[in-house]
Amino acid sequence: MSDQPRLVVISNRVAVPKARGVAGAQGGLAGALNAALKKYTGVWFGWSGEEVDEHTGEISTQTTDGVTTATMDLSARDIDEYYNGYANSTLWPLFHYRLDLAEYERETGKGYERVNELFAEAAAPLINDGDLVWVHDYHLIPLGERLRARGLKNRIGFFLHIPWPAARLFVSLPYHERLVHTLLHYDVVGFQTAEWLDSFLHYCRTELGAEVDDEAGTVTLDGRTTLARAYPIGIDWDHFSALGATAEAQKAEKRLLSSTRHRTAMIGVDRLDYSKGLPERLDGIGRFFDQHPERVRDLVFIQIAPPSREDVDSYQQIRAELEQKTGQINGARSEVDAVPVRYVNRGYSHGELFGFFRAAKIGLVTPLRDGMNLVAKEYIAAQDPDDPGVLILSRFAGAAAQLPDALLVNPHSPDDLAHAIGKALDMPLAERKERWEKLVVTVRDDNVQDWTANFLRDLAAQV
Ligand code: ADQ
Repeated sequence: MSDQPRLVVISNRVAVPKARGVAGAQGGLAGALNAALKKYTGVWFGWSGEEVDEHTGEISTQTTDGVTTATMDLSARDIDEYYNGYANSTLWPLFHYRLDLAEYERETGKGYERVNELFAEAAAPLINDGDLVWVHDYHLIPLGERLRARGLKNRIGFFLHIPWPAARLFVSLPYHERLVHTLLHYDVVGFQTAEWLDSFLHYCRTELGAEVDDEAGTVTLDGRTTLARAYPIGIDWDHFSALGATAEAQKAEKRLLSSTRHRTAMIGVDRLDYSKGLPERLDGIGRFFDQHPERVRDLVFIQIAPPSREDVDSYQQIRAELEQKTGQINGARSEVDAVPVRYVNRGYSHGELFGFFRAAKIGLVTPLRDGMNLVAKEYIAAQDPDDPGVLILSRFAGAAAQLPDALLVNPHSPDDLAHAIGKALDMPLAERKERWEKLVVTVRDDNVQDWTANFLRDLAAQV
């Protein structure tokens, strides 16, 4: 549409087109933005993922499939302090309620601010008057304020893909006020759920003394007003649901079915991350087998978890813990012809995942905390309407607020998980259908295109 403003998207990484389709290493944000950008003209800017001796400020651009990307390289020090340090060892654990893992280092905080300034310096020349600017996620919270400092008058919005912690937790962050002050330089700030939004508004009111208008959803401080709203992200329904007709998905489904034969396959697909509750999931499965040893032959659990952020210590630890727990369950419960847990450390294409999801009659999505969780939605989208599987979903995933007809569980409780697994295994077809038919309406109708349109409509309307 020609009267549409141009869109400049800025996120830590961009999904370089040649890597598209292999979503494993990229996670939810990249897939969502790829879908969003196809509808708009503009550019997507971020770090190339490359490490160089010295940051040069050089930008490389390419256009594929109608999406123009612009990337810059970062130095080893920048990556260490900004990405592995402040973003992934301070903000990520804190925002996922893991105070025990959050590191508060002055140097990495400074590196975070320095790299945000580098992003502003590189992105500003890409932005024309009248462009909408959409900044993504916890890596780039101060970027809007840095762009404003360069005189940018554009409408600039920010979307947080992860939870916003309760005020009580958030205040443990040194200089928390400074971080939120920078956030209030955006015209629109979006969260995944009403819960994260409420935590943010509560913080602004009680800690900053900002004027909060709950009805209008605005926060006013120092004469500036920011619209703060919940915009639950969805999947690219048209693209994902069409994968079912592909040979790749059908082959993957058959492959899984033939390898599990008369056993029910239960599946988990996650980036290897401590927020995803993977050891706790295995504890729940172990508890189920302890309580029902006779059902070991009925069930096989497949966990697909490609490693991520391997330079961060806590990620190496979670990997070791998972290998140990898998070994324990399999050691105690395997037969010569039946291994209860298959743990796969790699990514698959979305087509293959579709096939695996469809073949698995139980989907286990049990994060301890998650902004939304798109795997839950993909699992629902992949089900056979005549014989749908059962989604077991953590009440602490943002998706739980939208998907109350899943079996909601407390992922910290092995008994709760074990109970849900038993209930899913025994659920009659009529109940499975009834639940799935309600779930699929939300997944289909609240999709990523709606998410983009809703956010950009509000951003364009803010003057
Ligand atoms: P993530 O933490 O990456 O995203 P999620 O929303 O579940 O989590 O998205 C993961 C995506 O990666 C899905 O599209 C999934 O199919 C894909 N993926 C995961 N494991 C894979 C594998 N083994 N092989 C191939 N693909 C795999 C962050 C937030 C979430 C939020 C999203 C989007 O942490 O809470 O939902 O951004 O906002």
